[in-house]
Amino acid sequence: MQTIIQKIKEECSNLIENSTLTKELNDIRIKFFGKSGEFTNLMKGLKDVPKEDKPAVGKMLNDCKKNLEAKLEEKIKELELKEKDKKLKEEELDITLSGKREDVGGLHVLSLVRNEIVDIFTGLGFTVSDGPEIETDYFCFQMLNIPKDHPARDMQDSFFINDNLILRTQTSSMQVRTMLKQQPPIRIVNPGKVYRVDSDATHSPMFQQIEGLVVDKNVTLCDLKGALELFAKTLFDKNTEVRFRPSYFPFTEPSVEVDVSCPFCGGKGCNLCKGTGWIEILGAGIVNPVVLENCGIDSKEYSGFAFGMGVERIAMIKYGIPDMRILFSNDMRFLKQYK
Ligand code: 2NL
Repeated sequence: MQTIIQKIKEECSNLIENSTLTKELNDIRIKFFGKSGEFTNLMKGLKDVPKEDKPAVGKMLNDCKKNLEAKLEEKIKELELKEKDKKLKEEELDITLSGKREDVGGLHVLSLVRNEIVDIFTGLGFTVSDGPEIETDYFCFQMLNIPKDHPARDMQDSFFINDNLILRTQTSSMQVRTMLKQQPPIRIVNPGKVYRVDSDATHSPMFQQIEGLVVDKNVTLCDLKGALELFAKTLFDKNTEVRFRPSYFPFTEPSVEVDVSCPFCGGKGCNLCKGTGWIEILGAGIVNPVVLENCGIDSKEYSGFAFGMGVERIAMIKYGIPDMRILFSNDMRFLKQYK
């Protein structure tokens, strides 16, 4: 019996000394000290030892077991420390390494230009409003003095949903709604998407428009000129020249088209202004008294001016973008330039 104990002791002791992983030590614990481990079996074998030898053998067995268990615990602690050290070394962070650069998103060039335009007018005391993109014939055409035979009322120029509903061709319908519910003074700008059956390098079936409307006592063409000149000089450059050409819209009388000296060549003549030195930026005019009366505003007491411009067109002029379709192409190389 003593020799067996000695043998198992040596075997266990060697195994403990030679292990390099805590997992191996766990296996040793089960093999020697587990429920059906070597030492449990030796304990059971004690009953066959002659009576007089029992105390000595029993003591030897117990001492041996205690020693080995202590040795095992000590080795477990030692290996646990080593494993923790190794893990810490492996997971070490080099805080001096440069980080990965995250791409920061930005507003689309059209949103930037729209915000810039709106900001100029809110700075002049205008408030901002928007309304539905699906409009009735009544708000989009009738109220604005657009006659039945006007090309805008043709299927080839406007998107019809049915006889009565269209995708708005201009944001004026919102100004009409404002005049119907609010008496002057009125100073509003209406940014929003509008739709027309048109598609080439300078026209898109959907584009963004900004319209403005001022109605008050004694509003004249002078007020319109002053406001739009200030707008053009703020948006482009303080030395920008502005000129007004007579034009025609059913909803304004008189009507004008507004040109600015070409922001690219300063008026000398280039590709962008087709050699003329001037570029058209918007349409405007004195609100037709018929429109005021349609909206329940006394045209003898009040007058107004209105204007409308395409955001895409302004963006193209401001940044020299030759083709409108690139604005909708979502090409990151293009978009990243305007953060
Ligand atoms: C253009 C020209 C214009 C208006 C829009 C307007 C609105 C009301 C009454 C009178 Cl409620 N006028 N809007 C006036 C003149 C021109 O737009 O070329 N837009 C892209």
